[in-house]
Amino acid sequence: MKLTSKNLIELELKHGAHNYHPLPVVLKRGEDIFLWDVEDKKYYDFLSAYSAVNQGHCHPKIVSELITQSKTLTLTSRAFHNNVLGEYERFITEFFGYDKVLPMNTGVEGGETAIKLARKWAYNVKKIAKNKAKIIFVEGNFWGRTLGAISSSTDPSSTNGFGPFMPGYEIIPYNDIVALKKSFLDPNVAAIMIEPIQGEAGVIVPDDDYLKQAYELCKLNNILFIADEVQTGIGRTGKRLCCDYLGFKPDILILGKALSGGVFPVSAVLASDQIMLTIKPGEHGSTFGGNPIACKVAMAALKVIKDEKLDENAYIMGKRFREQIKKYTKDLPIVKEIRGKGLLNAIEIIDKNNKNTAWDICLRMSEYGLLAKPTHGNIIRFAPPLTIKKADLDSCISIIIKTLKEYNK
Ligand code: IF1
Repeated sequence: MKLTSKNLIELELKHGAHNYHPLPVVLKRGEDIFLWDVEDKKYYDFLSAYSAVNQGHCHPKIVSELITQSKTLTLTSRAFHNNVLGEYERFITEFFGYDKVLPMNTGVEGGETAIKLARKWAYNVKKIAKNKAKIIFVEGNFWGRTLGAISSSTDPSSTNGFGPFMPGYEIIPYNDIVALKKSFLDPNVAAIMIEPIQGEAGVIVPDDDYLKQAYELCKLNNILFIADEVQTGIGRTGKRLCCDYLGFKPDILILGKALSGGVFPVSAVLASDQIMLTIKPGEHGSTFGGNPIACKVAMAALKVIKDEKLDENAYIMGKRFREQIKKYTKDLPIVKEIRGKGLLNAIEIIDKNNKNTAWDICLRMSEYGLLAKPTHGNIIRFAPPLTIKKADLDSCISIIIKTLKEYNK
């Protein structure tokens, strides 16, 4: 008996944890910018699995590497070497210009790894007293769901009921250089960890000079700049890395999501020898970190970004997206702001009576064949695969405008 969307949602409700509240859409197939539900309805994907499928769903070159390697050797653990890891490490460190990489699986493992590296560096290089190293985070940050990650969160839905939290953290306002300067007065500060654009917070783009000033203050105070580019990296904002707009290289770079084109959990932390070699054999790792499938898939995913110039396409299409939306919504009071870089954009809705309008707009857009989801309350993130072409982008803009007009009461 063919299970309908309704049947499948009921199965999830009955047998699965209720840790998400998805849109009532049950997807069965993806190809490039398109998704199909179990009733064969076709959608434009404007979430890209939170920027994990920048290369488009099921990219043939990435899937081919996944299939080939999965028939050859899937996992050795790091108890032994394998014939793919070294080639991958050379590829990715040359691709981004770092001495070394520490391969992990999820973005949050990348964040945890970065913090452990910063603490090791603090004690071994900066000579901060044992267990006194401090990491600075900014309000509105999101870097995952582990206890280490939520300990830096200012979002009650991430923290309520999960205490106690990790010590050695300090949280300052985002985009506030005075607050940052003040926090850097503490000689025990090892690092600041920051997203160049805050994704989950609602595509919050800081002032043009904020991050560069922050980086310069890091250099002045012997503090490491950790860039969380799990969501903004890999071409999403119109450059290979969002930090490429800023004219500096982070001391520690965290990548994830689209590092695999969405076919496999792959993350990576890149740094200099001085930082990376503070972790000695047996002091950090993971069962699947650096496995042969992950290595092959990540090389293919990065080659696709480069060969298909997807960062450049994201720049051009993103500019058009913001210009067109601004043009057609300037007389719509429901729209408060459109903001973003490249193909990481968001529309902030004015939700007069807090009626979950953004959610209703997303439901209506799904009926019109476009999938997007609100982030915090009244902000809708729009992040299609970076492969999107002008004609499809314009069709999607039409759907968005049409829907906004219907809710612009
Ligand atoms: C969920 C959010 C996005 C991230 C940044 C690290 C991670 C993420 C900047 C951790 C993960 C995911 C997590 C996923 C939904 C999604 C998300 F809404 F939760 F916040 F994208 F904005 N740094 N973001 O955005 O990577 O461990 O998940 O691989 O938890 O619901 P991960």
